[in-house]
Formats: sequence, structure tokens, C-alpha cells
Amino acid sequence: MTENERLFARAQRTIPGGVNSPVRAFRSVGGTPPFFARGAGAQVWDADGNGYIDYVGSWGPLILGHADPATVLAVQAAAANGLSFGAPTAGEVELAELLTRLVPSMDMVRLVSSGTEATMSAIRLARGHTGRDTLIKFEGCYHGHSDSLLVKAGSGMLTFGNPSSAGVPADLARHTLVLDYNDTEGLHDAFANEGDRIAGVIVEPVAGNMNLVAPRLEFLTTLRDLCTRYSALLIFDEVMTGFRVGLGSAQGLYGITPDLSTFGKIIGGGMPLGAFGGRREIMEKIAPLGPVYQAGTLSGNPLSVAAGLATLRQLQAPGFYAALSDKTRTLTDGLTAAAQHHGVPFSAQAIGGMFGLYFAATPPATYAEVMAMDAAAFNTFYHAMLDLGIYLAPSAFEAGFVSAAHTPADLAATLAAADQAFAMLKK
Ligand code: KE4
Repeated sequence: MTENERLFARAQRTIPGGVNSPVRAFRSVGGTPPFFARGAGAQVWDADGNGYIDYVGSWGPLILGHADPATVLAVQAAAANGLSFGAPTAGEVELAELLTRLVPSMDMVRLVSSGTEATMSAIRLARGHTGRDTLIKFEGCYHGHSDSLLVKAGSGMLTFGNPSSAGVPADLARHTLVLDYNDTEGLHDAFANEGDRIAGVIVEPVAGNMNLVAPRLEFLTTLRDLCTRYSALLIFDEVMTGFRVGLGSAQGLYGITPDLSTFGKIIGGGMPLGAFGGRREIMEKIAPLGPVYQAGTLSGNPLSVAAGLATLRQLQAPGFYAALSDKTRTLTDGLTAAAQHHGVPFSAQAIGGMFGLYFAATPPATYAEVMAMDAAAFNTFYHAMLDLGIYLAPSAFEAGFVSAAHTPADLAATLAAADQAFAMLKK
């Protein structure tokens, strides 16, 4: 038995599935998940001492790589002054000022401790601000695990949602309408039917939770226009795309101004931190100023804030995103070439520092196309790469992430491993 296997068996006795977040359990790809012991730069090492080049980066936060020296030092310095106060601190003001400067659509921002808290709060705020109940989300998009979001499409696309998780009351799920991502016509139908009852629409401006699905610009512009026309709030869930696809996040990349934005992952630099923000007239509805309640014991935690500031400062370096995007494209172009060399149906795409890998001839543009991909081929490829020391996201329905710490040698090693993995698939 390996140490990973021993730890996994032990963990399953006291933690559901042996993990503290389901995707980590490897149930989608099979096998035993590595228990990581240490990370540095683009590398991680598991409990058996096996090293991997990491393309998950804790699901996005580690855009600077593991144990970024400046970020670690900032956390250590903050910790020496106390771990939490439950009272305002100067660092929170500095981070709020930085976020509202880097995200012009936000006049004000509230810090929380996770992406789920950010989206849950933004949805409550949209409902409180508009006095309406209906929420629109899109099939395949994930915004964290608050009840209103664990909803799947009803029988017909325009019928209201049903719970996608046990424990979510049908009475609540029915306020969520689930539409098809990139389906502009479906947007017009939904607003024509429900427009005056829609509090808000929450969308991943680049979908990263059904693998990477790029938005059609017309889809985003239509969404913006319809929300304006019907006075519904457009919520860009930038928990994954925020500072991942560019310094201006997805809203800067596509030139769309949402009414509310949510952030997480990168803004905490690997520590627990989320945020939601928007125009002053909306944000002033949040307690203690307004009637929409929202709170948190560890909101704006000084260690998370220190990590976030240390990370965001480095992302502003000239050329940071050009270099990151080049690395990501080198990876996806190289993988595509290796697959073609072995005659494996495969495609890939990169947007900033995130990427999608597809066992399909072309990148999917809709949830239906995502579901039509060859997930079995992905799983074979996944384990071949893992055995060759490359750690990809353990699911065909997740995006991948490159960091500033990935070197040309890391990319070359990854492409050499992929050449072997694709060869195995060809048989
Ligand atoms: P957290 O509550 O996990 O911090 O954030 C939820 C969330 C919200 N919005 C988007 C667009 C997200 O991608 C996420 C979380 N992403 C997943 C990765 N697919 C986190 C990994 C996990 O659930 O363990």
C-alpha cells in the first residue's frame, strides 16, 4: 500500500468520501487521489514523494505558483501580528481600494471568505435591490453550493428549475430558471416570458466548470442589453476568471459592464477570500447601510488580505499577462499537435491563463457539445499523464490553469509526456 492509499483509507473513516470537496475524490477519473505534502512554483509532491507539474493550482488561485515567496512572507508577517480581529483593519481598506481600481464596474466591494459566499450574497442583493425573486443561471455553470444555485433545468427549457441536490427545497428551486449557455434566442424567450420578475442573471463570463467554454460575444452583449431593458441585474461570476484571463478580468476582456461582480480564488492568493461588488447605489443596500443582510466572522481576514494584496501587486507587472497567455497557448498548441501526430480526435483552447482540453474535434460551444465529448478517452489520458508526473484537473469537466511559475522546461516536459499519453490512446 502506498502512503497516498493509506491516507485515503484513513480519511474515508472520518471525512465523507475522504475529502473536503467532492471533486478531489477522483470519482470522475477513478483511482486514489494523491495527498499533497508540499508545493513550490509549478511543482507539487505527494505523500509518497512523487513530483508533479501542477495545472490545477488549487483550482485557480495559484497564478503565481505554489509558495510564492512574497505571498508567503506577507502571510507570515500578518500572522505575527494576530490571526483575526473581527474588527476593521487597514489592509481591508487597501484591498477594497485596489479591487475597485482594477475593476471599474465596482464602486464598492464587500469581502467574504469564499466564492460561494460571494455569489450567494450577490444573489440576495440582486433580489433585495429589485424586489424580485426570479434568478437565471445556465446549465453547466457552477457558482458555488448555495441553495438557489443547486438547480437543474426543468422539463422544458423555460420551465422553472428542480433541485440538483438533496436538501434544496423545491419551493426555492422553482425561483431559478436554468437556460442554455451561449443560447441567445433562449435569452430573448426567457425575458419575454419572465422579464419583469427577474431579479438577476448570474453567468460565468467564460465558463470554466463544464470544461472551458468560451462565450459568444453576442450572447454576452444580448445578456447585458436584456438586463438593462428589464432592470434585472447582470452578475458576472468572476470567481474563476477574475484576474485569470487578464488584469481587467473577463469584463475587461469582453468589454461588458456587469451590475455586480463576484470574485474569489486569485484575489486571496491561495488563502480563503471572496468578494462581491458593484455600483454604489446597489452596494449601499447591504447591511449595515441597507436592508440586505450579509455578514461573516472571518470576512476580510488579515492573513487572506495580506496574501491577496501580495498576489495582486505582482499581477500588475508590465507584460505579466502577455507572458502568461503565451505559456498557456504554447501548452494548448503543443497538445493539439501531439494529438494530431497520433491521430487522436482532440482539441484545446486557451484564454489568458486558463485552458480547456477536449477529446472532440473542436472545442465545445454549448453544454450539449460538452456532454458529447469522449470522457473515457480523457480518463485514460488523465492517468497516463498522472503516471508521467503531470497533474491535470481530475475531471473532463474542469478547466486547467497555468501559472507564472511554469517554465519552458515544465511545458516541454508536459508535451513530451502528452506525446507518450496520446500514443497509448491510439492503440
Ligand atoms: P468556492 O466556494 O469553491 O470558493 O467558489 C465557488 C465557485 C464560484 N464560482 C465559480 C465560477 C467557481 O468556479 C467556483 C468554484 N470552482 C470549483 C472548481 N470547478 C472549485 C473546486 C471545488 O469545488 O473543490
